Amino acid sequence: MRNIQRTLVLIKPDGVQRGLIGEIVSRFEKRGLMLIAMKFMRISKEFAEEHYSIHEGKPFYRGLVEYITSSPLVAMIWEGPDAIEAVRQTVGSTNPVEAEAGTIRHDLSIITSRNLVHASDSAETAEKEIKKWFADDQIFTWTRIHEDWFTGLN
Ligand code: 3AN
Repeated sequence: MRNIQRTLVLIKPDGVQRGLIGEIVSRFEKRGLMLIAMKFMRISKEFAEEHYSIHEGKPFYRGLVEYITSSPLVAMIWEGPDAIEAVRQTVGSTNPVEAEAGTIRHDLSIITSRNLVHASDSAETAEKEIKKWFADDQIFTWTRIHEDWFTGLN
């Protein structure tokens, strides 16, 4: 049985500033994931602090909040079979110099504090993050023509 999941992905301010929105979106599209929500926004300090609350107190926390609020970002929901793991794999390890070749972080970034993308790290986090970032009426499920060429008929 297929495990269809949804996951939250952010193209962080460095991705926007560096003109990498199209490149990053393209990698998820080509992988066969489906985009079901997308918005361009600048988040408040309070919103960022809540999003990264798990890192509160760590040495990089203040810089992280500053980074994510410094410019607009792109928030998206991607859907597909095992989407949480598939997206994390396409994104690559947190530290770009440890990320595998072919991943977004390896190919397009060099330092952890400017690693371009956020992606939910578990089913529980994905559910929580999607609720925080998107209202139900901002999410659009749709039928892809030729779906069988991406995910098979069964
Ligand atoms: P990931 O984004 O790979 O799930 P997390 O959740 O450990 O990684 O970290 C969230 C974000 O915090 C990272 N994407 C990165 O921007 C920042 N970060 C994590 N560790 C460091 C670090 N040692 N120095 C600077 N920034 C960091």
